[in-house]
Amino acid sequence: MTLYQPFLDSAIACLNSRLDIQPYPIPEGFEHKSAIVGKGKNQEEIITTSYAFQSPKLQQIRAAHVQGGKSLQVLNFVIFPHLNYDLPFFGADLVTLPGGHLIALDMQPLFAGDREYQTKYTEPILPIFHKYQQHLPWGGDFPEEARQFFSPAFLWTRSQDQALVETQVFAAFIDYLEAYIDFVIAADVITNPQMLANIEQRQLQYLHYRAEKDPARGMFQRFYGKEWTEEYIHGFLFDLERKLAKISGKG
Ligand code: DBV
Repeated sequence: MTLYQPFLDSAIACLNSRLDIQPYPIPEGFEHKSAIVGKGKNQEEIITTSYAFQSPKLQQIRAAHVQGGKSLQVLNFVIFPHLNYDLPFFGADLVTLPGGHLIALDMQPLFAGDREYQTKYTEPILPIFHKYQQHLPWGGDFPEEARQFFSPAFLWTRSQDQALVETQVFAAFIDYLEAYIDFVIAADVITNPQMLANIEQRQLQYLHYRAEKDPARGMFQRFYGKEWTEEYIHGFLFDLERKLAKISGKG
C-alpha cells in the first residue's frame, strides 16, 4: 500500500456514499501508464493511474495517482463543478519527492475577491483550516500568479515527516472533502445569464492557468514523453476547454 492509496480510496468512498456519482470517460492510454526509469539498482517502475467520475452537479471529479517507490508518490485530486453552479473547485496536490512532502489543499474559489462569495464558501471552512494549520505550518513561497486561485483556507505545507502526512494531512483531506460535499449538496442551480457568463470565464481562467503551469509537466515528460504528457494534461487533467470547443462545434 503506497502513501496516498488510502487518501484515494477514502475519497472515492466518501463521494460514493453521499453523491450520485457515475464514471467519467478516461481517454484511451491514460487509465494506466507505466515506465521504467533509472539504471541497475536504482531502477524503478513509475505507474500513473487515473480515476474520473461525474455527478449531476459536478462536471469532473478526477485523480491522478503516481506511484514510483518510496521517494516518488503523488496524488493530484481536483473536482470541477458544472458551469451552472457557483461552487468552488476542490483541489488537492499531495506530492512526495526525494526532498520531502509538499501538500496543497484548498477549496479554490471562483471569485476570490468577492465578499459574499467568501461568506458562502470560505468562512464555513475556516474552523477546519485552523484546526489543521497548527500542525501544518505554512509551506513558504508559491507562485504569485497562483494567489488569485487560492482561498484564505489554503493549507500549504512542506514536511519531512511521513507520519504527519498519514495522520494530520489525511484527516484534513477528508474533512475538506466532506465539507465540499456539504456545499455540493446545498448548491442551487444558477440561471442568471450574467452570473453564468462569469462562472464560465473564471472556470476557463483557472483551467488555463493550471494546464499552462502544471508543475508535474516536467516529471511526466521525463517518464512518458512530451506527446503523452501534453495529451494527458489537455485531454484529461484539464479538459474543459476541449469539451467546450466540441460543444460549440469548433473542435
Ligand atoms: N500538480 C498538478 C498536477 C499534478 C501535480 C495535475 C498530476 O497540478 C503534481 C500531477 N505538484 C505536482 C508535482 C510537484 C508539484 C508542486 C509533481 C512538484 C514539482 C517539482 O518540484 O518538480 C500547488 N504544486 C506544486 C507546487 C505548488 C503546487 C505551489 C510547488 C511548485 C513550485 O515550487 O514551483 N496546486 C498547485 C498549484 C495549484 C494547485 C499552483 C493551483 C492553482 O492546485
